[in-house]
Amino acid sequence: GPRKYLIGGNWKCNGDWDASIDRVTMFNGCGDIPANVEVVLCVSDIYIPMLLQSIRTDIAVGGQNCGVNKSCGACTGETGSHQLKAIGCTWVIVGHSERREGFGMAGETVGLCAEKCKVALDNGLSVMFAIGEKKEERENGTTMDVCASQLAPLAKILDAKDWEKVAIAYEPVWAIGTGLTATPEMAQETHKNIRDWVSTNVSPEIAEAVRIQYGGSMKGANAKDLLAQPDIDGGLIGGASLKDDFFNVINGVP
Ligand code: 3PY
Repeated sequence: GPRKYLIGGNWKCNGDWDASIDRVTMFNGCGDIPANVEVVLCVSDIYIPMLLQSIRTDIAVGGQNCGVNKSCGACTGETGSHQLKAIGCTWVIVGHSERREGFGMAGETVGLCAEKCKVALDNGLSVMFAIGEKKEERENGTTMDVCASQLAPLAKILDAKDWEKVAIAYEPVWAIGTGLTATPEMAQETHKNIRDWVSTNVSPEIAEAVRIQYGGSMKGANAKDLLAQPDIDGGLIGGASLKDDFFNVINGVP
């Protein structure tokens, strides 16, 4: 495609220190990364320094979340995007559906996700901004309304320059951690609709340039067909990023 592929790994909260070291060793021993692919691993904050010191230099390291304040001292339990940036991270995921849901606590609103994204960009990070519909919303035919409602507050506060450092991660919630994957045709249709939305509501130039990743049970076995679609510019990978199957995804790019 016209855009450089972006493959993100999202380890979530899986595994301990030793398992994380083992994964780094494993990935360091995997083969070359194709020149048309950018790779980033997003791990728990506690493992970030270890990865930054020991993972191969062609894999960037990012956070899975960050605080909403530009530079906050009095924010117990948060990691600020300024802190991620200062330690050497280049990326952060914002708005993953698990955070929007809130694990039984108040989840992150569309406005909060947009604000976090803006602050992280202002602090010098690139952002994988996750959006996507739930099962009943797809069944209701409101997939694009949901995606638009998640993108609209972002479009409102970002300027053209900001968009250069944003990737949109389209992750249908019903495909996350369920083993269900959107078919390549279903994913392509929504990716195209998202790109059209950006064209209309931001600009045609930004729509052409912005990378839209697919997420939701993407793995080696299905990556090739998904990545062959014209509007799928990469992936955000959960479970498969814990294993060497991550490299099957990376090598699945056209
Ligand atoms: C998944 O693949 O399940 C994800 O949530 C990736 O972020």
